[in-house]
Amino acid sequence: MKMLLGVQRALRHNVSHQLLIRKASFLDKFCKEDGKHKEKTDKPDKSVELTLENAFKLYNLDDEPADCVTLKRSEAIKFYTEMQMIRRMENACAELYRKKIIRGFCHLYAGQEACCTGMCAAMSPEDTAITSYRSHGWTYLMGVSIYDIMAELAQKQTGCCRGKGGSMHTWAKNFFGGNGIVGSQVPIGTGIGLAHAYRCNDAVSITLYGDGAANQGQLFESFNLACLWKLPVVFVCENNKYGMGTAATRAACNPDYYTRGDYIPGIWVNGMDILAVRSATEFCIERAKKCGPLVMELETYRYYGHSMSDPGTSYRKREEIEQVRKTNDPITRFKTLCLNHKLLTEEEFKKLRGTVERNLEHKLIGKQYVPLGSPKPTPKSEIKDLPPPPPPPSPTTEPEKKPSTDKNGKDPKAAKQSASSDSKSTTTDAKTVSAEPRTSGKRQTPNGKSKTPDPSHE
Ligand SMILES: Cc1ncc(C[n+]2csc(CCOP(=O)(O)OP(=O)(O)O)c2C)c(N)n1
Ligand SMILES: [Mg+2]
Repeated sequence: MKMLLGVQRALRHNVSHQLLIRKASFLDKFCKEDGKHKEKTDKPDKSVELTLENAFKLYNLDDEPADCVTLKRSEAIKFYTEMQMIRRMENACAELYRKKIIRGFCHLYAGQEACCTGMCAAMSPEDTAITSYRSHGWTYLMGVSIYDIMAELAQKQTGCCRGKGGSMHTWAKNFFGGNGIVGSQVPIGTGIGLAHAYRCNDAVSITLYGDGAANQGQLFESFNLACLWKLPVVFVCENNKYGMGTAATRAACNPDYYTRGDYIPGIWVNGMDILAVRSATEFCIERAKKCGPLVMELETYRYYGHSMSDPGTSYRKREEIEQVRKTNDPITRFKTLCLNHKLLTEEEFKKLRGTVERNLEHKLIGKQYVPLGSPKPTPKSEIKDLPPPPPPPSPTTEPEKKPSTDKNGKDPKAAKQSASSDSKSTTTDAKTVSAEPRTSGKRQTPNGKSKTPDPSHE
């Protein structure tokens, strides 16, 4: 059922996307500023060859991703900026949550930036993604400006879902959310994979879930159908080591999530290494298109608690978090790699970081960013934005079929003639019916004048 819902959502996507995503023109300035970074220097796009170490473990795979990869200077700038932008956005969310500007549920992604940034770098524009409630980073990379995300989180009409979704339900083109119920996005992502296969659009459904969700039954039902029908789905388990306050090893008999697809091949990836994630995702996408689903486990870590209401230190030690920050932070390790290979200088990194901070943090905390005065959605504003009513069913023009022989034993020819005269009258009746105005979205009023229906009554 959920899978069908996924197909339905995918097919309707263009319409709902347009309805959901609205950008106020006065925000354009900010959207451009926090948009993808473009280098303004004349420096040639230098590139380096790198060998990835301890990046992958395979399960039932003959082939494997490239561990020798190329990194261009322009890519390094892009990846660093994107990861910094997500980190800063999440820190700002925490700040705004404490100030009670953001309310409700709020799950932050700090520490996991290499996962979405690496995956997005490998995806084509036609590929789709769906994830859990920990969705801000994905929403940003799938094309929503930080401004529109923050407005959504602060329940403003200018938000990417007009303030109706909040932190857990953000949408973008080819991004099917932000889903609040643990694991619920997995059957839907499988359905989206079915939609890709049905449309033959050469796209893949990136379907993400957490280590906690990995123990749910609906995952295995999805695996079964995806494998049976060879759907182009990459199941991605973001193993951030905890499901709320429960360590992954306490919740799973087999915490090697990349092997949990059983008959589906899998791959473990160092989720703190953006280049490993990019390389593995490129491999998985190509393979999923040819051979069907894979399970990709990204081993990563979350710095904040499960959500803003969890301090995140009652079930793990502060030292553990500090240790990861110091030795395995995805942004720091990427920066070190670029410095070691002389792709960028310390000075250039400082500048990039400064740009991100100026464009983002300063405005967010300085209250300019979240439009505090912009209105919350009201029943009236929502009624105005409802989708148009479906067109009425088309009138029946087909004549009713008559049996070839009459039950009273009359001459079949006469029966045929009678049928034809009946059919004429039926056609005439049909014409009479169709002569009434039945244009899409119009209704007949008692005085015969057509009227556009009030969507509030639909
Ligand atoms: C069906 C359902 N069961 C339980 C919950 C409560 N819950 C919310 S998040 C969560 C843990 C999920 O952990 P994981 O899948 O590892 O994702 P993470 O939060 O680490 O990203 C639980 C049990 C829920 N929202 N929905
Ligand atoms: Mg988890």
